[in-house]
Amino acid sequence: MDASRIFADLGILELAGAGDVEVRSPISGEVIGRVASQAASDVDAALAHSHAAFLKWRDVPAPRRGELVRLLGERLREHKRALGSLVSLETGKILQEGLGEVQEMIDICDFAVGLSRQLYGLTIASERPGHRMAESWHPMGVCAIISAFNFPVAVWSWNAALALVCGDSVVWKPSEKTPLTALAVQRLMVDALATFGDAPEGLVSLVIGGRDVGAKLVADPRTAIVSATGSTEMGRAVGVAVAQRFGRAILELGGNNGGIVTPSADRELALRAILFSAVGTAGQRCTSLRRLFVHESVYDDTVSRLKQLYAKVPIGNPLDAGTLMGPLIDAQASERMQAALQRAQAEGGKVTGGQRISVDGQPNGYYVEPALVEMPGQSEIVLKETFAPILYIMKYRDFDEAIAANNGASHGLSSCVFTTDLREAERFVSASGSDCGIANVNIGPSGAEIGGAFGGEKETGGGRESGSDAWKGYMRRATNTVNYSTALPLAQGIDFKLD
Ligand code: UN1
Repeated sequence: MDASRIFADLGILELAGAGDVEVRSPISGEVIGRVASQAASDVDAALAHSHAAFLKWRDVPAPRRGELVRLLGERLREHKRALGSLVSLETGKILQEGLGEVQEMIDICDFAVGLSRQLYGLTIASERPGHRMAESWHPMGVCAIISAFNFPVAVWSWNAALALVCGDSVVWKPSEKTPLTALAVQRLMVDALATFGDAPEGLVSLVIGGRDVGAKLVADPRTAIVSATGSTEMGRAVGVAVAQRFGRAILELGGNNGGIVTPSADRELALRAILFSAVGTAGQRCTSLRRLFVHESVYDDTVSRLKQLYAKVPIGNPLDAGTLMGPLIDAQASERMQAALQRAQAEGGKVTGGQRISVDGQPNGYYVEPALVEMPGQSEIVLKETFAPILYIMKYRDFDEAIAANNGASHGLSSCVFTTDLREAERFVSASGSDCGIANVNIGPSGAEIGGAFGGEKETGGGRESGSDAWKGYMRRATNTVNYSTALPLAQGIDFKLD
């Protein structure tokens, strides 16, 4: 696929040619573009503009704000193929998933447009006569979005589409590994802004750079909301920095997602779901399936069938139709995978697959076989998130033990159970079931729809993005009590008057 044709389609041909940051495609390791990074002083200017834009944008009626997001959605529909291909080229995910990522952006735009007419508050019964109590939701300020390489544009859209209809301005720092897709989306956004007509200047901006740029965004008190996606280590630093100044942080960090295969499971369905969740995106989703607990009565059969399926996974150029698994993002990801497999072996694991393989003779493309690792239990390496296609498989005897094992990880993003037993299914999603932000029955842990709130507990960070009422995270709440009587009764019946 010709990168410059995609750049031309997306209107970034002239932006992707010069600068200090080299962008390599994981498909071949070749440089596909160069972009310019920004200094901390540029971030300062972006924040100043963004804050000034917020002060105007907050007074634009929300349904009108929704119109901007509608225009963005239109452009995404129009350029879905080109943008999806660029996602593939820049991240190495297969084209189907690249297109799926853009579809996710379109879907959240549609959701946010509807939401722009539904930013409801409650009215609350006042205990005082002649008083009305209500909740209003107001725009918050600048929303900084820090996104990761693996969903280089969808994660921005879950945040930006909501933030914009909620009346916030947006500053985006994409991963340094994937700035081209960010430039392309920003270009589509600039076009939407031009058609919209009277949006304040600086409403939606992009800053490209490394840790210093991120640190400046996070520490600056003009950033009202920091929505950060990435590792738990990154989230810990961001969370503390934002808390220190009492800002708001929406953290979407790692996952070490579990799945349970029970004796009554529809095995065909479970195997397909496991394959997609563990192997899809080369195991580089925060929702990827990493730990599988299989009942001892179906263990041998499940494992041998998984081995057969794993051996058949077409690994190769992610742009070729038929490929189901592309490369890892870079050499470091491949080294981490190999180190984890060695560690797993040292901890008693039996590894099948996991070898680095050559595709099209590309020495700088990091293609690997997906790995299945039969483990005696949840050892240290099993409880560590490795961002790679490694699935640890363990045996369980009773269902409570399997739930406890699922909840034994320090992360709490996603989880699933495969069962046709109603009691097990309900138990898994109950208060004493999975402790994750996402708990599924008879589907894998990955591939969530945008309509639900996305995020998880514990070391996943607790943030929620995307659907349901996640929009509340992008607004401030005011409780308003209006006295329309001529008396002044005090709450709690307090008597406070001069004689
Ligand atoms: C991520 O990996 O950071 O649920 C997000 C899913 C996708 C999003 C994953 N909709 O797998």
